[in-house]
Amino acid sequence: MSAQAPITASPASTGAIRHDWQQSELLALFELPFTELLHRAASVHRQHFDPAEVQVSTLLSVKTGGCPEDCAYCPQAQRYHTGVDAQKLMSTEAVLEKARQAKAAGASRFCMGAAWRSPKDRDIPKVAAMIREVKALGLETCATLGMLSAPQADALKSAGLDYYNHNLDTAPDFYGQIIHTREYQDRLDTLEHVRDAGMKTCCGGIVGLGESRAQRAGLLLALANLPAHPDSVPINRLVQVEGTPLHGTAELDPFEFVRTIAIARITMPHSMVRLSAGRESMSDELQALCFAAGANSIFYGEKLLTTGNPDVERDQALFARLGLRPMPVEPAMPAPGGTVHADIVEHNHACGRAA
Ligand code: SAM
Ligand code: DTB
Ligand code: SF4
Repeated sequence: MSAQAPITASPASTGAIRHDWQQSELLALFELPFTELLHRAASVHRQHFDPAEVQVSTLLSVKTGGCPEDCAYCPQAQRYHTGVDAQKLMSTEAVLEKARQAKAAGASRFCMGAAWRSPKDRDIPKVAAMIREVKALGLETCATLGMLSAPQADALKSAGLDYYNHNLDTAPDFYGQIIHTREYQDRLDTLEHVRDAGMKTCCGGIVGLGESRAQRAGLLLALANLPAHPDSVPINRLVQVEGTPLHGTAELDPFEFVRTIAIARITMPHSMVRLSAGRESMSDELQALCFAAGANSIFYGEKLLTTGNPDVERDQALFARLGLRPMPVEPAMPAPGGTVHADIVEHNHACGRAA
């Protein structure tokens, strides 16, 4: 057994916003006894959030597969044979139909994903129309379309886009082993365009790619030292898809995953930390540990982009068992009827819990 770091080894977790985290501080957090780390993360969580509330988003792939990039984890890269059929950009009406269903199921935020390296300028008016119409339903809007130029980010903001998801994915010193078709700096540039356009950023990464603990710390360090902390930080656990180069990678220790969530919470105290891809294969107990470590957002609905997610009944039951409730839409948001994930709320009522 390795020697344990003294409990006092890491800085006091006051929940203050910092952009000057050091790799050594993050490593010291990783080295803490599990119970001490969870205690610190849970304390920070309570300073800024109601720990019983979890934000709930719905995801739709509006343009699937056929992507020219080579992200080693991704089933949508054209060069890997994963059985994902390439599809063209969906029509606005088809997207709206899905958005109406998501709203009826209780979603408050609708995230549209496209398997693009970056959108072509001619795609922007089509995506802008989707954003305008989805927003008109009273849903918050999010998109993840690949790299954006500054004018493209401005155009999406003008259409009413609230959030843009663009991940750093992994540590700078591991990135070159995972993606060769674009640079880390390209990602930082897109994030700058999104911030400059006045949109909220959703930016996180994937763990379980075969990275070291130091590299998991490096990812969190890169996120926490961005000029502004992302509003949402999705922490994805690799979904292993046959045909991708990372299929067969050794599974990450589940406790190491929980540690990663906890350190995201400590280093980015005001951000929504999303327990993102990989939930389908997690036990309820592991998810509960993630919520206890400060995760406070999930994707809700049976599918992510091309892979599975827990079905809604399982999530409703999990919320009820844990006494969790969906986070209401931010007050500034014009949400007729105050969409707060009605089905989960109803289920919690039925179980005698406050919603
Ligand atoms: N093509 C755009 C891009 O890469 O920015 C948007 C969609 S892409 C699928 C969004 C994110 O999904 C990736 O950055 C990655 O973090 C995550 N992702 C993709 N495949 C995954 C997998 N197999 N397991 C976990 N997360 C995955
Ligand atoms: C993010 O960080 N995770 C979501 C969302 N942003 C777009 C996507 C997960 C994709 C998992 C693999 C798939 O379903 O294709
Ligand atoms: Fe393409 Fe995005 Fe998948 Fe990379 S993660 S291959 S850019 S869809």
